[in-house]
Amino acid sequence: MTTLIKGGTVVNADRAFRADVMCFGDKIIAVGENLEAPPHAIIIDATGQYVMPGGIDTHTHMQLPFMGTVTSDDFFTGTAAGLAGGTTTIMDFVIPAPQQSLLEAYHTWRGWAAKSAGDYTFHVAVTWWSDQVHADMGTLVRDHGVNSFKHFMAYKNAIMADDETLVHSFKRSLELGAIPTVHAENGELVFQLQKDLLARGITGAQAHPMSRPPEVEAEAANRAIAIANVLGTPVYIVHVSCEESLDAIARARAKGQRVYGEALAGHLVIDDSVYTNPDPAYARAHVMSPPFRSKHHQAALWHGLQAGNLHTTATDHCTFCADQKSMGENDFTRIPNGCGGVEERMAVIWDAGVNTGLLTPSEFVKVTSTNAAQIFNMYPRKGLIAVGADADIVVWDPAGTKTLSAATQHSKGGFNVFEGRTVKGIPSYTVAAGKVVYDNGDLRAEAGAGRHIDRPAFTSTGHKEAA
Ligand code: URQ
Ligand code: ZN
Ligand code: ZN
Repeated sequence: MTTLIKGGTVVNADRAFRADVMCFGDKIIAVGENLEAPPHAIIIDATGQYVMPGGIDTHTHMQLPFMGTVTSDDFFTGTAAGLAGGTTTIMDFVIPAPQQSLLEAYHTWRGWAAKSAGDYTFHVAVTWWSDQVHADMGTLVRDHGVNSFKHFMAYKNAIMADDETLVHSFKRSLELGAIPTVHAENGELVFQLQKDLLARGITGAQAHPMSRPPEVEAEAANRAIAIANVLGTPVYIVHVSCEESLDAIARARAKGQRVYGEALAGHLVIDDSVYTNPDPAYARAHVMSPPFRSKHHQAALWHGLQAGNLHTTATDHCTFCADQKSMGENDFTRIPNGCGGVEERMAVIWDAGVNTGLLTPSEFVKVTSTNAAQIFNMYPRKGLIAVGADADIVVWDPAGTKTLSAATQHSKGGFNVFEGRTVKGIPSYTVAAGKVVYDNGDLRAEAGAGRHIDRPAFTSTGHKEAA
């Protein structure tokens, strides 16, 4: 099948230029002016619109068993929601239970993800350490296209990786040419602060941010950066939410250390007033970790994106419906952590970033797609509009508007942290693997159409050497 996107302005991370884009099968086959469509081609009129690489969300949790329940979106509904928002690839997480084989967990998640409507790939969490974990990491890199290993420095008595595990795993990642990533919060401090708050009878969702102040995140960010520095590994810090963590990244990068940071769309535009909302269910709906922060942290995160100290944007899409969140109505530590956003990410960042002049359209492409592709070694297959790249494309209508709401979202979470926000700049079409999967409100997601994306290990030359 041939699809021709005519009349638009192509926006890549390096430049924007007038060009038509021709796709055949799942690849882009031509980029240039006045391309002629062959018979029976699908024609998309992109006049006055931008033609950008499909979004890559570096951080989602579809169908995640967590805190005694399972997230509301599975791999079909979650990836379908992403396609409706212009995101054509998600990076999800295999999270083995402590003592569980990493390989066994990986195959379980691969089974769950087979129903995906869009492309997907996995970071694999290292939640414990043994010779078998050491071996499994090698198998995952060599045989399964894994080049990133996640470490939760929070969630004590669950999936928290202690320093011994961090050191072993970072060292192993370096041997394998994989990048370690971290959820940076000091789990011991969180655990103690949670106990203190409960002992004082503070049990509602307003206690959640009190148990995870910015300093708790910054300590872990500094520690992960220091461990990476001593061992000589790069490190990627997920959901950087506060100025203090950002400063740790900026300091390290200023000294030449290879540290990357990820910002969440939610942390960029939502502040901590949500936790003191008079409706306890509303406050619970916003419980995620790290928590939403006070406004000055948002300004810092935007400056981090502008300065190149934050590189990707994501959502940490991890949705739980009201009943699930109410598991913690009498004890905030039992509220399943997580919020949605996979459908809204790109429009929220365009509206808050490009429309305000904080980001150019090319910088928007960098932080919503290209940087992720390059950091995790999917580039140039993903993350740009060019001949030979995957035909993952979002046609972006800068004049289009939409009011974001749970009433119209495709996610199954039943709540929208961006509820009521009217954005200007929205997808009009999404093309995934060469198929038009979203057309002006008409979502044509197909279960199983998504593909697993192998990500080669990095070698000393920075990319996989020729075989
Ligand atoms: O910590 C994470 O990234 C997962 C478990 C989602 N939950 C959250 O609150 N961020
Ligand atoms: Zn996390
Ligand atoms: Zn997460």
